[in-house]
Amino acid sequence: MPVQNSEIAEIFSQVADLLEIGDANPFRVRAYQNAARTVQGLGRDLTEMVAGGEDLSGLPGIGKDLAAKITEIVQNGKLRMLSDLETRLPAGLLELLKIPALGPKRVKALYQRLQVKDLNGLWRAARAGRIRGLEGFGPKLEELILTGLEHRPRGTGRRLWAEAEPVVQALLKHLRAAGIREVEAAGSFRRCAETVGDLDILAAAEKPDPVMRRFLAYEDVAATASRGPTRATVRLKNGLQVDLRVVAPASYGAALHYFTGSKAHNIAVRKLGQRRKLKINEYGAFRGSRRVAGRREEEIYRLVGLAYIPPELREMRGELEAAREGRLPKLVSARDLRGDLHAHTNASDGADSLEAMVQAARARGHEYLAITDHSQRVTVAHGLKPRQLAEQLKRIDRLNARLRGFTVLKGGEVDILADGSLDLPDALLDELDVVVASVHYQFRLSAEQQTSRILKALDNRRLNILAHPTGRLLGEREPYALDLERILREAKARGCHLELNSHPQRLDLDDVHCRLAKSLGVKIAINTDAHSVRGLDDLRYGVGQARRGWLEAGDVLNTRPLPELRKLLRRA
Ligand code: DGT
Ligand code: CA
Ligand code: CA
Ligand code: ZN
Repeated sequence: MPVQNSEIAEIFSQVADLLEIGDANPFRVRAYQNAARTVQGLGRDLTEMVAGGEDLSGLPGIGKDLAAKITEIVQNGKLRMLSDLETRLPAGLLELLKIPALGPKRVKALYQRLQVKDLNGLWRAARAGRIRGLEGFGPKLEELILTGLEHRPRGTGRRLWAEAEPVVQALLKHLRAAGIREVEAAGSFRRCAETVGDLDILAAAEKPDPVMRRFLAYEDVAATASRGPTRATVRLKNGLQVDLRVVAPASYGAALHYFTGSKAHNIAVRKLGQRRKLKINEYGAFRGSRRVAGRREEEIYRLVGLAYIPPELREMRGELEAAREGRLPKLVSARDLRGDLHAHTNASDGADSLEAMVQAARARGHEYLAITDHSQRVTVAHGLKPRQLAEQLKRIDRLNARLRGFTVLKGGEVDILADGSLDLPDALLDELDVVVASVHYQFRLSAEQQTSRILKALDNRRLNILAHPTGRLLGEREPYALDLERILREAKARGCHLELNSHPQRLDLDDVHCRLAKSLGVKIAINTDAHSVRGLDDLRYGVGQARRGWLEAGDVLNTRPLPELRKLLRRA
């Protein structure tokens, strides 16, 4: 394959970008930019010129060195220098460069100032509101980046529930705007699973055809994989697959049950039906050929002798037995939460001021908010030195003196150091209402070492909440090795609590561990770890996960009114 001039130009401009990000001499950067332009605008084919043995160094802006590089590209189809540059910088930076709004200058700023190395990091920084403050960015660009990322083509892998949420909302809005009233997202999305494989949209209509047409006409549909009279599968522009199913209104409840899953739960419910001589499928429950239920989902459960099981519990983790014996939990809901016990301000790596965070928490109906900026060890997050924290505490006192019906809790997110000690002096920790502690480095210890490190931290009676206890980042970082059951037991013995961090990429503790905590009597704090005003809205992701973990209001620390909370934050 002869190499096109445009390919050579592209390679030079990538070199220029990477040199710029890597802080190379600006003259060198410009030389490659100029070379890219010369090659792009050249009237003649460089492959032919090289084959004809012509001297390229006579071309404008092309010296001997660049001429040799052109020859190398023509002969090898690639440039060694580019691959060298690529291995020296994080691979994800190249992905960032492909975003139209991000040239090398901006990528460099993101990399150097915010340690953003890839698309995930960019998404996190944008969500946390940390991008707007960078020189040359601003809130509009931050918003643009965020929506751009939400719609970006991402292949076919699973994605975070929180990434699917705006996609679902927009699609449902599109369908509802056409007068389709009964339409919902079922599947893993409805079960609030932490990631979803594809979306399963269910609609009820006497005539399916208009619904099908409206669905296929959705502007974000990139390709239709299959379609029939009542079902279709499409791929959206962002790569997400969506299944649509249209059923008659008389079947809507049964179909909702069927398509909500999980599959194992469905099959078990169907078996219970068989024992009662009932046939249960997505069209309804049938005795012989007579439909005895189907309009509403509740009817299906009633027919097989079960209480209604909320979607989040339908994972075959004992929900059928609990429903039969009247032991289903009364799941916690967002309304039960009275406040948030983990939030950052611009004193450390947050985007918004103390006052703005407090104002926003009030506006969300909270009664209290703990300000928990990072401690000194976390230098990339501008962790607070003891003196700076002491100043913040004074500011909080002054703020509280002015507030009515709301309390700012004095807190800190204190690093657990390698030896298990805490990153602030005890005397200062004694001043705090709530001490959140977390592991931010040394993830690779053995389970035994990591467990004793954390237990040592829990030994400090000032520690109240162990934050994001396993350190996992969905799709990016596995949990560190840890004996979590042991941690939970010891936390219980010491009067400590564990966090369910609501950040959609963390959701840490996960559902299974939340349930374990509940069974061991450890209270869970559903916290946002907000790094901006907007981050305070992440609570709903934590609530979804908590519900999957069978948590009730009583299992959750921050459902407590303040006086009761204060008691739970006092250790013996
Ligand atoms: P995902 O998409 O991987 O996140 O997980 P789901 O649960 O959304 O799975 P999906 O999209 O394959 O199917 C949606 C629901 O449809 C599933 O939760 C249960 C139901 N379903 C799918 N296939 C079967 C099946 O073969 N038998 C039964 N009983 N139900 C099924
Ligand atoms: Ca699905
Ligand atoms: Ca599906
Ligand atoms: Zn935090």
